Amino acid sequence: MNEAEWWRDSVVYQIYPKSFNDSNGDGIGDIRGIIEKLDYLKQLGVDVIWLNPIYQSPQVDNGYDISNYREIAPQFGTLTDFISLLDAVHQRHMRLILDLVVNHTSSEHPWFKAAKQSKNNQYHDYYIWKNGNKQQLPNNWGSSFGGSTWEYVDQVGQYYLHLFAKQQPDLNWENPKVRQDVYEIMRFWLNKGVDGFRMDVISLLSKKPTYPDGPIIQNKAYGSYYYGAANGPKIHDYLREMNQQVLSHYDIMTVGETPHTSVIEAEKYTDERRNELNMVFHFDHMHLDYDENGKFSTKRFKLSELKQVFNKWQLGMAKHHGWNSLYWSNHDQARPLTRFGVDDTKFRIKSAKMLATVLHFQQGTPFIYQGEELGMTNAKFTSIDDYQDIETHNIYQDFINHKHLSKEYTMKTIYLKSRDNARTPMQWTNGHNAGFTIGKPWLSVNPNYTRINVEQALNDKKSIFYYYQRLIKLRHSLPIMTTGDFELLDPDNEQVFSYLRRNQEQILLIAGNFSGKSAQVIFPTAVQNRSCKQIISNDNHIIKNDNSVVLPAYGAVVYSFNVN
Ligand code: TEU
Ligand code: CA
Repeated sequence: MNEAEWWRDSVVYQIYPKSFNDSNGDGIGDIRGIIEKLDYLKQLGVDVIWLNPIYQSPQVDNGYDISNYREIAPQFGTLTDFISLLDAVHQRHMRLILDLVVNHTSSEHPWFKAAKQSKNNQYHDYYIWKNGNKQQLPNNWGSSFGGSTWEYVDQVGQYYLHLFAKQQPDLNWENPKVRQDVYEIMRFWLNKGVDGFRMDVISLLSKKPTYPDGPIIQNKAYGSYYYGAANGPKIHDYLREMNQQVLSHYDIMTVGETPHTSVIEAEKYTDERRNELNMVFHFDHMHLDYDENGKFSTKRFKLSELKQVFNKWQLGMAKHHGWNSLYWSNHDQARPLTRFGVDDTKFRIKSAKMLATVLHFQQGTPFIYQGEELGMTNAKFTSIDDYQDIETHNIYQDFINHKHLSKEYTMKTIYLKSRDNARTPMQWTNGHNAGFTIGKPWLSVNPNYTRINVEQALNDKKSIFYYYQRLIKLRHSLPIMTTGDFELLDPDNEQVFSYLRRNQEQILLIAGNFSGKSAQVIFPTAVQNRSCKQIISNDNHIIKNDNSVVLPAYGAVVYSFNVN
C-alpha cells in the first residue's frame, strides 16, 4: 500500500448544494452559500469536500440529468463563483471533488437532441438505440424510476435506453467518440484545479451486448437491468483507458459509485495495481433492511449481518490491494440516526456518536454526509405532496396502484426511506427556516431544527459536532486508523459491534453498543493483561475492569494497547 497517497487518511464531507446554504433568498442552496460556510467545515476538520452535481440541468433528478457539462446551473451560480469556491477551498488547505455523471445525460443535452433527429445524425450513436415497434419492447428491463427502461421515438422509429428517468438517456460507451468527449469534460474540470471525482453509477457503463431479460425481483412489474448492465464485459477496459488517458495525469482521488457490486468485483475496480479507481461505494450495508419490495420497507437491519458486511469488505479490500470508502449515508439514503441508531429520543446524541465511532475506526476513507455531524434525523412529512423526489413519487404510485399496498403503509416506508430525508435543508440555527434561507426553502425544513442545529452544536462542548472533530483529528494523528489490520470480534453478538485494529506496535479495541441495555465486552486474548489507554468514548459511565468493559446503552469506547 502506498501510504503517501493523501486520500487514504483524508475525511470527506459531502455537500448537497441544493440544501446546504442559500445566499440569495431564492430558497435554493448555492455556491456562494457554500463559500460562506467553509470556515465551519475547516473547523470540523475535513480534508475533502464532494459536491453533488452543480452543472446545467433541467433538474428532473436534482442535477443528475446534465444538459451542459461545462456550465454551472444558474440557480447554483456561475463559473466565476465556482472558481472562487475552488480557490477558497484550496486557501484553507482542503480539496474539492465533483460528481461525474456520465452513464447518462439529460434528454435536453445537445447530443441527445441531435441524436433523436435521425439515424444518420452524427450523434445518434452517442446513445443506445434498439429497433422495434411500439408493441414490442426490446427487453423487460424496468427503469430505476418506474416503467420500462425503453422509450420509443417516432422520428427515428427506435427505442432508446434509460436506466433512470426517461429524461436521462444512457450514453453509448461502446462509441469511442463518447469516451473521448467524456475525457475532455474531465480534463476541463481537472485543469481548473478540481481534486477528483465521485463517479455516478460507474458500474453500469458497459451493457451486455445481448441485452438479456432480467429476473423479476422485488415484486416489480419489470425485470432487473442489473443482470445486463452492472459490471458489464467492458467496464474495466473503459476505466483503465480513462485512467491512462486522464486520471493518471493528475494528483486526484476517485470514488466510483458502484451499485450491484460485490467485494470480488470491487477488488477489480480498486486494486491499485490495476490502475482503475481509488475506491468505490458499495451498497451491501444499505441492503440489509430491504424486504420483498426492495428499499421501501419497514424492516430493520440485524447487527450480526451489518458486522458481516463490514468484515467482508475490510478483509477483502486489504487482501486485494483495494481501498474502502466508509459511509453511513448520502443524498440517496435515509438518515443513519433513524436507520441504524436511535432517532430523536433521549439516546439520540449518544447513538450518533456510537455510529460514528464504529465507522471511523475502520480502514478506508470516511465520508460524512451534511448534517450527520449534527445528528440530523429523517423528516416525517405527513403528505406525499411535501416530498419532491422523483424516486419517492414513483414508489408512491407503484405501491398504491400496482402493489395495492395501503396508503398508511406506503407513507410509513417513505418516511423511513425517502431520499428527501437526507435532502431537507441543513440546519444552521434555531431561527427562521433553520437559517438555511430567508426565502421559501425548496424542500421543507425538518421541524426539529429548533433543537438540532449548528449554532447549538458549536455552543455545546459535548455535541456530536465536536465528537466528529475529534474522530477526524485522531485519523490524522494515529496512522493505525489508516493502515492497521482489521479483525472482527464476536461476530454473532447482536448487541455489540467490536473489532481490533492492529499493527506492529499497537492494538486498538473498538466497541459500540447498538442496544438500549448495558453490555459487557470481554477483551480478546490478544490484549488481555496489557496496559491500555482510552482514546475516545461517548459516555462518562463506562466501567472498565481488568479484562473487560461494561458499555451503557449506546455506549462506545476505543482503547489503545501497547504490544511491546
Ligand atoms: O444513484 C444510483 C443508485 O444506485 C440509486 O439507484 C440508488 O441506489 C437509489 O437512489 C437508492 O434509492 C445515483 C445518484 O446518487 C442518484 O442520486 C441518482 O438519482 C442516480 O444515480 C441517477 O443518476
Ligand atoms: Ca440561492
